[in-house]
Amino acid sequence: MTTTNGTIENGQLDKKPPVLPRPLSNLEVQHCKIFINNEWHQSVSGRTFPVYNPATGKEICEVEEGDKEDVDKAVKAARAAFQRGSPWRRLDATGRGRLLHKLSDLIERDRIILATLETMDTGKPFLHAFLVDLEGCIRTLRYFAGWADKIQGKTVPVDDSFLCYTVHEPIGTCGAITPWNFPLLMLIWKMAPALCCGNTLVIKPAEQTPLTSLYMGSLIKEAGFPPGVVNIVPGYGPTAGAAISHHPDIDKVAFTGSTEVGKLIKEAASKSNLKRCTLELGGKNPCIVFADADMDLAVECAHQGVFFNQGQCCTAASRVFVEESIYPEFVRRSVEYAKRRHVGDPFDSKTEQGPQIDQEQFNKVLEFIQSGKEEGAKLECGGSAIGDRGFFIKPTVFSEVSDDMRIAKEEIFGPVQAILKFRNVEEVITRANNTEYGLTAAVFTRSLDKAISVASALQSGTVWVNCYNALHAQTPFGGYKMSGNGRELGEYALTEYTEVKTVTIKLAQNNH
Ligand code: NAD
Ligand code: NW8
Repeated sequence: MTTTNGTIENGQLDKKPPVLPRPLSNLEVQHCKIFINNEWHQSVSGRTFPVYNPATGKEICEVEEGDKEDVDKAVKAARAAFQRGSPWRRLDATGRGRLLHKLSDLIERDRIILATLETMDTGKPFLHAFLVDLEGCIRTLRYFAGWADKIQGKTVPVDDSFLCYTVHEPIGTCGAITPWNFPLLMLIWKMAPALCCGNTLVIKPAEQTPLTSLYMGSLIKEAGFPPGVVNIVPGYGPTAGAAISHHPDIDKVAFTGSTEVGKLIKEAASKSNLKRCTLELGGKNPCIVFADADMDLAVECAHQGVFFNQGQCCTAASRVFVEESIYPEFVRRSVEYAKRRHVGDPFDSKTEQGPQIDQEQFNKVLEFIQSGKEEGAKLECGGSAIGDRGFFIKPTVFSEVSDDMRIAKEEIFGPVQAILKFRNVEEVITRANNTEYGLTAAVFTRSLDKAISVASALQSGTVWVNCYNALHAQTPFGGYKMSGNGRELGEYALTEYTEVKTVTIKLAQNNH
């Protein structure tokens, strides 16, 4: 069923609503200050920073630039909100669930505003923002809203002279440092479980894309969260971000972004106060296509798997391994797909691919394409920028890629598909696992036995069989190896936002 504003109620993300939602034209940005204690603040330094629309290169607005002093203010507010006896701590678990549902209602109400803002800020197609990002946010919030009053400890049998029970308590004040590829979704993946468990938050959105996170400040207040429960400090990584990871009064930090910065965060967490740390980092995700696969399905999924979100996905299918006998046909069809991909204005409903996020990422992707050419991969299509405004890159396909090339080893984070050839199952498992990453993997085959045995052998946090990017709020998501620590989504996310307390009570000995 689809409501008038296009909200899919029962629904699948891959089915477009019959009435397409339309973006707002001339949306005024309302929230560009620091959000602390449910109020808007200027930065202590008095500085601001510009936010750009990557599709046009034009400045959207100036945002207050938070730094260490602003983070300190936010942490004080978050700590006070977490004090014993505070309104937030007195609220029962059902009340927390109701607030999360209320927040979700408000996001549904403002879904078009939020999707428009996300598109202006990231350059992602408006329909993707509306149907994927906002849908994912709403589902994640509702899922964790349901958990709020179902988080239980256990009574633990020891011997009969003790009563032992465990209590799952909130950790305290949590930091959240988020990336620019799914700005609001990655924030909600952290905020929903954190609030569900009763924590308070200090959030630093990516400097490229702070607008939807700041808009959430207004919805947090409107939903009725007590002041200080959620605080949002926009700013740069090495200043505001580092102030969070180093802060002695923050009890946990959750991060999504590059492996390089993930290492810095874990180091800072260790050196400051051993704060808990969950990291969602990159991937060099294998997508394995066996000769017995449904070819149409595999070509389509491998294509969407790498090109979705301008290739800027930690889940990107950036190494497609195809069995030798179907290799030429698979490459031919993949190239057809890539050539048909509609790149352009993210607000045009025909657009499937917008610009890369900024000049730095744009340059980095073009350098990777250059390295692919120089190292001897065969450029099948694309391979260059489009136009001279914004950061658009042609969907690019390389065949004859070998494992030692940079495009097969490093995370590109752009619209570049690398197709490799394999001969047998053992070989492809070894090659797929031969990376320091381990976030996701996909297998395409009609053989149940093959699917199950390959899924078992792959070292990655998620394995998709005959599908891609099939994410659900109910299932845990996170990395093996250097793709990260901990899990987001699903029941396992709750353990990342709770401490477990054991209470052991000595009983009077009774002899009857
Ligand atoms: P990044 O890791 O620098 O940025 C992610 C977040 O970390 C941002 O909020 C940023 O401000 C913050 N940050 C940066 N330096 C920090 C520091 N010293 N201390 C604390 N916080 C800090 O990512 P990037 O530089 O924008 O992108 C570089 C590469 O990272 C991309 O090309 C891509 O390969 C990868 N990336 C991965 C993801 C993902 O979803 N896993 C997201 C974005 C980028
Ligand atoms: C949370 C997320 C989703 C969801 C659906 C469809 C396509 C792609 C993504 C996706 C709850 C429910 C649904 C996607 C999102 C983030 C990344 C990569 C793919 N998420 N989706 Cl990093």
